[in-house]
Amino acid sequence: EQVQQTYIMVKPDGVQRGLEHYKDLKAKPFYPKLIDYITSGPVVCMAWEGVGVVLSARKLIGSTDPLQAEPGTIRGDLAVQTGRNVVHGSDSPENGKRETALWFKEGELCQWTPAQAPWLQE
Ligand code: DAT
Ligand code: MG
Repeated sequence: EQVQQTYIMVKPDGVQRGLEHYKDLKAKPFYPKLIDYITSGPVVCMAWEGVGVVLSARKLIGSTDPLQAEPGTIRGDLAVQTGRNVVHGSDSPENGKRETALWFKEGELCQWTPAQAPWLQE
């Protein structure tokens, strides 16, 4: 499996910066409410990198609708409604790259190898 990047965000934030993070959803009926929510306060941005990280982060986050999300996932444990589902994670390696580039400038990402890396992946 490929080393991937995925963009993780604790919602909501500062799209006060004018970023169009959810451009794929522009045509959806819930888009205006989604944008109101996501611009309602600061968010915590993260970029994670690793083998298969897009899917493993999505598993940790859980289903879009918190009522469908498994216990033990972030949305399953901490959220109630789709419109307040606490956390974002990229849905594909391509979007992981795109969203990471949207939210972080060159030089803002810190790349490092944890000492335990050889014990986590072959
Ligand atoms: P996800 O965040 O699981 O990738 P998505 O990309 O389909 O889900 O949608 C982005 C966000 O838009 C989602 O976290 C919450 C909101 N959303 C999605 N579907 C919705 C719906 N049917 N009604 C209201 N909000 C919705
Ligand atoms: Mg999505």
